[in-house]
Amino acid sequence: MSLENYAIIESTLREGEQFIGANFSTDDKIRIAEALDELGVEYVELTSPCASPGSERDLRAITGRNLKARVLTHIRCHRGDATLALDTGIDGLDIVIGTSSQLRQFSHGKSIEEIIDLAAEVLTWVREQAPDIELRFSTEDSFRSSFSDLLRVYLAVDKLGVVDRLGVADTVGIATPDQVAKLVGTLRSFTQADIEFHGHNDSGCAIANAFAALQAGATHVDTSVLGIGERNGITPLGGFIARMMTYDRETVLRKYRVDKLYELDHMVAEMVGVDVPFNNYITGITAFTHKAGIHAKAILNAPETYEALNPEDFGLTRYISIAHRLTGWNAIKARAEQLGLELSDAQIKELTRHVKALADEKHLTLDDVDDLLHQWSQNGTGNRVQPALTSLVGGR
Ligand code: HCA
Ligand code: CU
Repeated sequence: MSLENYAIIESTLREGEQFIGANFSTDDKIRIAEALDELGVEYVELTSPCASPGSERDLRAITGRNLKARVLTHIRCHRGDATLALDTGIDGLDIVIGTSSQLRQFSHGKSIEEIIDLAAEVLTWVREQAPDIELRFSTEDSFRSSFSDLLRVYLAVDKLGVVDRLGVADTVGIATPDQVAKLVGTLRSFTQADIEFHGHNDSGCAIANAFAALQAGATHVDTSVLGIGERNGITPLGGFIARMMTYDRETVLRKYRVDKLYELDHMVAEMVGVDVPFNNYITGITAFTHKAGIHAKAILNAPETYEALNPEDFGLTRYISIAHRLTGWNAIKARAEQLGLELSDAQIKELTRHVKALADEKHLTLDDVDDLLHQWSQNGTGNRVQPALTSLVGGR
């Protein structure tokens, strides 16, 4: 069920603001929130209004924009924080407290009993103040907390009957999909509230862990654009969408405007001063490129042979690289057709051998191959197709 009804809590404006390069202006935040809203995420999460006067001003600016997405803010388990947050017009509050021995010792210094008492007091009070908001309670560093401590905290909080969601957080990015499934599955069996997963990517499992959480009964997944956040960040929005598309394309297409992803990734990359990585999910420059002759032939016949995702779903195109020693005659022939050149199969095969031999000797560009095709063609025309990815393939 969750695998159709999950919701994305998009935290570029909270976790993402904790990325080293992020220093969003009010205008940046509004542009990001509106782009996420257009894409169709169910929630946007913003930095606590207690962080700075600007954070409060920006949160108010975004709650005032009437987005379709619900606006959340993220605060400590603290009445004062909640009082200010509730005054900003948010739709929901995400409340967090650390439960690992590290956080209990070096951060807030509270015992598990004290955590349970504080959570009960603050959560019950918030619910009295704001009966209609969505209220979430999460334990920070859940996967380095003792399992029995965690269960005591979650069961006590769930029993209060005042929270809509329980969150689990892989704060330092060490959980495996098995561990996530075990914790989420246990919560699913013993508690009533919805379940949210927040996973960092320090050891490369953030997307797999988010998926494992959903399979085990979670209902909400935290993401950020390009995965930006503390250190190397959290589950990336695009990577999560790629994961869900390969699992159930129709549901994703029904829920989200995935053709908005390319622009969103590039806009946020520019704002935070990074490039979109070449191998980024869906929007990286090589996400839909094909090189080897054997792949190219199959792709030309039926793209799904070597593509789990269809670039057209994202408003993108595939690119078949032909100017190299691994090229094949089917790809060269397709290029000749694109250029409107008439060459026999025998000529194309001969030219392909020539291209391979040349590529063994020197770096070739698409323009080099195009020039050869024109030379070999009886009817060379000026009907040139603009080569895509020119910079990457070294075109002129
Ligand atoms: C942090 C907190 C957090 C909180 C996650 C949550 C984490 O910035 O360290 O509230 O679910 O990773 O634990 O982002
Ligand atoms: Cu985090």
